Amino acid sequence: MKTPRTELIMGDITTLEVEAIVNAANRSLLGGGGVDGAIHRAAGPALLEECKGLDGCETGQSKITRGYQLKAKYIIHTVGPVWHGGSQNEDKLLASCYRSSLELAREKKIKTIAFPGISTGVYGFPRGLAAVIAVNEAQRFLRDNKFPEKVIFISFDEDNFETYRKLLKE
Ligand code: AR6
Repeated sequence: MKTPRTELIMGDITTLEVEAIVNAANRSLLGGGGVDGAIHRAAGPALLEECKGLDGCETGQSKITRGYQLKAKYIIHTVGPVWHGGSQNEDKLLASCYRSSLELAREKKIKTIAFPGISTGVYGFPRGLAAVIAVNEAQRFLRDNKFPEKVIFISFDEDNFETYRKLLKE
């Protein structure tokens, strides 16, 4: 069933006009490549300064900062698991990334939050499975909570978009 509180779009997360975007970070929280690099570049150097004070973040957990030069007011940095074949709790850790990010959004009464495919780039998590986990966690959280009001999934390429589209239609 399609819920009105989820949305799927294609594009670059750093350009979105939403209250919070989620960053696929690493445990240092001090920047990197992929979406993390793009977010740090777009937000500007003050983001790194705030991140230095956060003392890193465990895999599966999330921390929040301001958005600085982004249109988004907040950035929620979550640390996805590296895919090791599936036997090291990767699925539970990925689910925990989505949940802990949504919990921070609820705490701040954030209305709209956008997620990239956490762990689906250099961390190598299979995209189909990652999308199922992302959609399940978001839909469960939305059912039980008033905030966030809306969850946006953003895809960087057409294949991934199609995977999400099918899941959100079910
Ligand atoms: N907007 C939306 N999605 C994007 C963008 C963008 N601008 N850029 C990439 N993606 P990745 P990970 C998608 O590798 O696998 C960093 O170095 C991309 O297509 O950014 O969680 C961190 O510092 C993919 O589907 O993150 C960590 O060390 C998804 O974002 C490590 O990479 C995530 O790809 C984290 O690896």
